[in-house]
Amino acid sequence: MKPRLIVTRRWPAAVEAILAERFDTTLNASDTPLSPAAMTSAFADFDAILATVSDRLPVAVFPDSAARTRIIANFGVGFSHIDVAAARDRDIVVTNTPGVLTDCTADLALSLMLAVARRTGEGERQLRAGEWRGWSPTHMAGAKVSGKTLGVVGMGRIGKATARRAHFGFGMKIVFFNRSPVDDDETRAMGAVQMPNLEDVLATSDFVSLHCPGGAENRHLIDARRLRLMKAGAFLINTARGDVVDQDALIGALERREIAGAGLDVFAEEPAVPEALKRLENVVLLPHLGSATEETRVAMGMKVVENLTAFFEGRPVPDRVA
Ligand code: 8YV
Repeated sequence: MKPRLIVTRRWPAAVEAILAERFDTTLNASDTPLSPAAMTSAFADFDAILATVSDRLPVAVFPDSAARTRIIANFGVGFSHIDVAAARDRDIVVTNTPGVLTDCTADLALSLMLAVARRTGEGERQLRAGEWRGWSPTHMAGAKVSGKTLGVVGMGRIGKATARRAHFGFGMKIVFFNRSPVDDDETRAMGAVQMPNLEDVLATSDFVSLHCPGGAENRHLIDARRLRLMKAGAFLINTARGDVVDQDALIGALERREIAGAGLDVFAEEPAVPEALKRLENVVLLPHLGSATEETRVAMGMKVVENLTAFFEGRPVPDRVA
């Protein structure tokens, strides 16, 4: 008997095909997340739940005691939407998909930096609206990116890949904050400086790019007080998780021009994006596109397949987080 899986959202066709070959797969074809009640019943009916960032798995949706589900395989590296402790208490394994989305997420962080500093979204809106009145020396002059200082918060795989692009591609100086020491050849080759506290990184940087996990430990790491430490000409880039930033405080800082702008791919309550943010010209807003390339989404799906296959064949699971 093949293990029974529920796939909570549509996945790339190539991945769905392999899943259907190897497993007894039920697809939530509605393309809206399962309700909390449906998620709870999934624990009784399926051996594995294949989740995405848009599924909420707080302790409240877990069954009281061990149910049929033995593994939650997450399609994504970040897993703060899953209560890992609740899974662990019920002997449920949790896996993620690290590595394969590093490049694309770092590419997107750079693209947000360039877009917000060089005002490309604003420029395109103006042109499409037929409001471009012609070239002028001062028209939409933005901020130079090359040679500036990038502050990376969270020097893990994606933070480092972002720093590498910024340093080797744009000649940027790199400073960073990371809870544990980071000292490897690549970081040294970039001349990246680890600062003892986040406040110093915020005060020093022209661009601050967030690459730390979401969830309780980093909730509102960037709050009103820390936003005030940033330079008035600085930009905040977030491709990590919306809850790392106090979104209301950020809106206030942007409205008052206490910082120059923000490039955001993630929000506090996705897919809701506050009207106050949409009204601002000095922000670039994207609908959580960090890993959204055909190649990467297939690679993420294949990682999920690898994790599930290893688990159900009784082999060590490569990307186990709980
Ligand atoms: C995905 C992400 O789009 O990997 C992550 O943590 O945020 C993105 O790459 C998302 O997780 C899909 O579930």
